[in-house]
Amino acid sequence: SPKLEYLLLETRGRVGLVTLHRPKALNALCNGLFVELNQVLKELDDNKDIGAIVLTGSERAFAAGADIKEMKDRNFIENYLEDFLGHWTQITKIRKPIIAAVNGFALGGGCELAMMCDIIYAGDKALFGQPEIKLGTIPGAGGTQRLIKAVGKSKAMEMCLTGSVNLTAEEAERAGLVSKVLPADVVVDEAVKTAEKIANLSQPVVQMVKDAINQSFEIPLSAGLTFERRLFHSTFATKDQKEGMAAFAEKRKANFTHN
Ligand code: CO8
Repeated sequence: SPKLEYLLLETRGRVGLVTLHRPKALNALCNGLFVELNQVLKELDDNKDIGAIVLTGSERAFAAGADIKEMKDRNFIENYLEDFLGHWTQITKIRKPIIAAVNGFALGGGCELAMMCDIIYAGDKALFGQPEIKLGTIPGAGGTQRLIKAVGKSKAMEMCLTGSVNLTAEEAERAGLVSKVLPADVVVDEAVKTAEKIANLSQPVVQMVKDAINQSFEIPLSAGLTFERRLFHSTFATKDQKEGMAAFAEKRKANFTHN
């Protein structure tokens, strides 16, 4: 890809590691950063040698939100006509699993970005919050929608209505927003380890799992269960299902070929 201004990109084995890198602004998510992020994630999604993605920031900030200075003078008509920040949702179209490795601030759009990922690992100093109301606006990328599913109504209301009740890493884990709390200096490595584990499982089956779980947010239970069962049926069309089950029966490790 062309030179990146706001991101660092490296690959570790079958894992793509994307680091938000706008240190002077605590990784505030300006338009340029998000355009790059969408491009890089799409490239990783299309790259057959990559099976999973880790998204991280710095030790001080995953991301301190949308760029307030960039948006402060915008008006309603512009926002509406241009569908301002509509492109943020492209992340949710990435088909490979994305693990967010969060250290420091995950505020506003930063918290929303983490919630668009599939798994969140938090460093012990991470802080999650939706301070938008203090700026005279509301969360615009899932803070009122995904957060409630992760932490329940009372906490989501308290966070979004006050803008100043943030969740520490431990509180976020207890509430179910994050799956693990780790020492800050190992959170990225642990996320990469988990991503590598996932990346070495059957790629098509991994994508089916992500697809099926995400459907649970969109459709009623009976339709979700049918969707899940059909995907389950279809795994039997893969070589990887044959290999996985044969390996179990033969008491050996499966060698998935992603087809
Ligand atoms: N936007 C722009 N610049 C920022 C942002 C931001 N969100 N956050 C921090 N910065 C900048 C600061 O302005 C400062 O720059 P400078 O050195 O030029 O003054 C630099 O980063 C360092 O920040 P601080 O000096 O403030 O650092 P502190 O350690 O004192 O404070 C905080 C850290 C508490 C994180 C503080 O920076 C802060 O409160 N930031 C704003 C947090 C916030 O309100 N986030 C929500 C933004 S709104 C939003 O995300 C809406 C999302 C809607 C998405 C809709 C999609 C459809």
